[in-house]
Amino acid sequence: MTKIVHVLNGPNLNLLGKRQPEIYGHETLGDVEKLCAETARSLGLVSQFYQSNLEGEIVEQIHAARDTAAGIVINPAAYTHTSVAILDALHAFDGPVIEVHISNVHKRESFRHHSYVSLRADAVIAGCGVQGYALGLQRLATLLQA
Ligand code: CA2
Repeated sequence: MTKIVHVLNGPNLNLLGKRQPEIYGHETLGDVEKLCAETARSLGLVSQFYQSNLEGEIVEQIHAARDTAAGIVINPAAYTHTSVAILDALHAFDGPVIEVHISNVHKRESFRHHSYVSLRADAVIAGCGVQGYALGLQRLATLLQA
């Protein structure tokens, strides 16, 4: 049976491509969704793409993934640096988790250097632009085959 992977996105990523292109590039979130769908298909996976500006809704999506998803690619956006709730939800998910950041968070303000999600993530990709989502799905596919 085809494996489903969830691609979860945190707050303000709906503005991708509309503001701050010098940091986040020109691609929109719709472009990223298409990239994920095509990449997942090429890997024999199906991606389910989701974005929310609300922490609790992201927690609910991670809970939903417990029943439906083989793995998770997540860009928690600003919640990366603040959310114990998202970390706890990810700890309740059994499959592989890949954390993605479009920008190189380590080249930016020091408050972006710490990630709660990294305490659970099997891999972290930062600074590869939106290609990081495709790389994350590739890594997920490898981990799901192992
Ligand atoms: O580099 C990333 O992917 C981030 O997760 C993006 C977050 C930021 O808080 C993290 O430190 C790093 C911010 C997402 C906001 O995205 C925007 C896109 C366009 C315009 C405004 C915000």
